Amino acid sequence: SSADKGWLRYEKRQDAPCLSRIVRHSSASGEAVESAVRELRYAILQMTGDEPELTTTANLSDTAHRPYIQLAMVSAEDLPEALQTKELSQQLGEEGFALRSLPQEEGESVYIIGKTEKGLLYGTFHLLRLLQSEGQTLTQLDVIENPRNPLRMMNHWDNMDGSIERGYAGRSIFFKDNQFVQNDGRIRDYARMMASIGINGISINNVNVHKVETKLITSEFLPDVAKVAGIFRAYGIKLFLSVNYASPIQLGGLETADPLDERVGAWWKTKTEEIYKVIPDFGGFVVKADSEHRPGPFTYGRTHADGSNMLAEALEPYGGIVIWRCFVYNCLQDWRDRTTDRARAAYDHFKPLDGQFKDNVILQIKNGPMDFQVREGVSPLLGAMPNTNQILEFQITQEYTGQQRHLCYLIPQWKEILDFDTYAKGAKSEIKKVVSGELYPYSHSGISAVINVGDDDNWTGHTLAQANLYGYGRLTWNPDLSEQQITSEWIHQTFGNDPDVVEHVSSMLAASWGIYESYTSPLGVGWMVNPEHHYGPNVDGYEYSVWGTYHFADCDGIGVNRTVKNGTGYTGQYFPENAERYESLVTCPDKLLLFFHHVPYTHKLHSGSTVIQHIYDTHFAGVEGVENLIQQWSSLEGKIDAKRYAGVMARLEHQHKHAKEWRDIINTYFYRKSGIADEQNRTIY
Ligand code: BDP
Repeated sequence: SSADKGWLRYEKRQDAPCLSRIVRHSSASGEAVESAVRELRYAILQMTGDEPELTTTANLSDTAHRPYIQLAMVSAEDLPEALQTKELSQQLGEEGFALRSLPQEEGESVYIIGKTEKGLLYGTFHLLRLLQSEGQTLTQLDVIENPRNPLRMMNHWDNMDGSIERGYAGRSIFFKDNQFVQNDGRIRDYARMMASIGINGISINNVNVHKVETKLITSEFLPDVAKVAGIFRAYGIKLFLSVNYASPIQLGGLETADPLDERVGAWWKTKTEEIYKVIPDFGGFVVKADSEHRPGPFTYGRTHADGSNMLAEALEPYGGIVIWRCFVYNCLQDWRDRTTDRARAAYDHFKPLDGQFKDNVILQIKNGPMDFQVREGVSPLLGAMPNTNQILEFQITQEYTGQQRHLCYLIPQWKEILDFDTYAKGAKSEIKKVVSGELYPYSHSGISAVINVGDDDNWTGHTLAQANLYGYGRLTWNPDLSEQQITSEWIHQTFGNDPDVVEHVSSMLAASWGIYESYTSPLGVGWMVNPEHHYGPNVDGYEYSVWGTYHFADCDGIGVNRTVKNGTGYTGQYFPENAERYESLVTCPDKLLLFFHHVPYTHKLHSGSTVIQHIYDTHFAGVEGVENLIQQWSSLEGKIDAKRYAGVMARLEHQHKHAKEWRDIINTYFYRKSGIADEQNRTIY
């Protein structure tokens, strides 16, 4: 297809003798191996200009002295001795791979070794990544990797009419006019991109399952779903569907969806059998129930455990799983007494149910208790349920972080969250260990994210937003990768090795989250956006509505009192170390001050500034930060192809205009409310 190739460009970079031949060991077969070989051939052709020779070990004997790249299973008995080590077969997990170089008479050969087909696929992509990074040679290669997270998922919020809920990169790549699109090429390219970063599960439809999408699990659409699943399968990806909890009523003609009603359970069992008949490796169901007007077990006086276990039972015989979302709160509840804090909802609902869920249920928990704000506390539910599988949910699509018109690199934010110490089992109980299954013996766990792609040429609207997509996958594979490492990998593959490009794009990405935070809502308080579409400043947009997202600004002060002492009690949901840190004004970090406390505008921050002066300063600085982004990008004119250069520049200019709007509205609002002048006398309207 004509779409942008993202980070799979394989522009001329390195050459090595082994690139002239690909050898498939007789142990290595299957669809995913086919995909690996196809990718390798294509990439080598792109990189070297020459089509590599394709052969098998059986045909190798005469020419074995000439170097090659060989794909082989670790179990193969005739591997070179150096590769037949116990360690290797012990260290390789189901999805892991090893890359080894071995000297031949005429140069070095490279072996891609795996325990499974998927391992070989991931190993292939890793080798290609190395080939494109700077200064990497293929000699003395000795890499062994296993993914840290068992489930590495993407959630689409695509609707069948082609629209995407919170999508900022065009229309759906799967659906159009209530049908599946027929352009398989685009879906295949998408699967390649996902496999290259280790994604192994994708749900293709919106968690808000409307009338048409409810029918995805019927004979009307299952053949199409199976087609997509087939494309995914060749890339080691399992397909999941979001389902409508009320399906037994809407599709099955029952008058109830009560999980404890036998007819309901039976209906789901038959339905599940039907699905597995056409998609034998179907991943399972993603469910949003009893939240934001979605149906669920509450209607029948049942719990989330009753609701999810019933579905889990249907999936169990096939190894399928239920991903039950915890973004659950009563969206019609205004804040009338101090304890109806939306931030508390997930923990209040789910924590008491720990241990009541079946083994193939996983609770999917957003990184923060509110909703993907530029900054908010980490969800206290993460790590708080030792006996219930958990999966973390990030949002790659930038609903609240500039909607892919503003540059906002989220890797630093995600790293902060993954490195957050819950103290669930004492120090070093970081979120990354909870979701990887290291902290508690979960049978399923991992990381999931709302994806940011659409049918725009460049997949993500903003070309630089591809870095979030790429980085999410890499972090999910290995949460200990540094931000610098991820950034550098992405830039080298996407834009090449020019040192100016590497330097400026890295520094732009690194600064962008902080810049966005500076000119939008201050000190962790969040929101202040226009209702519904959530784009652009509107300080009181949600302030007097029922959605529970307030800042409580008046003429004296601002912030949400979530303390145990005299607030909503939310801080008490954390383990004591964090609870105490957030509870006290002395130890609460500045960045989250207004998320946890209501303070006067004259309150002194740890930084030495007052709250009001901080608001003014950061908002001026944020706009200057955008000016700096523009300056850096313009210095790269001519070093980046004209199309991508111009596309990004147009977005940065829009961001600049918009950052000024944010700055002026926020500063004016707080100047009027507080009556306190800017120490530096800058223009505030
Ligand atoms: C919010 C979105 C809404 C989603 C909801 C969810 O505004 O569109 O449906 O989250 O995660 O961020 O279910």
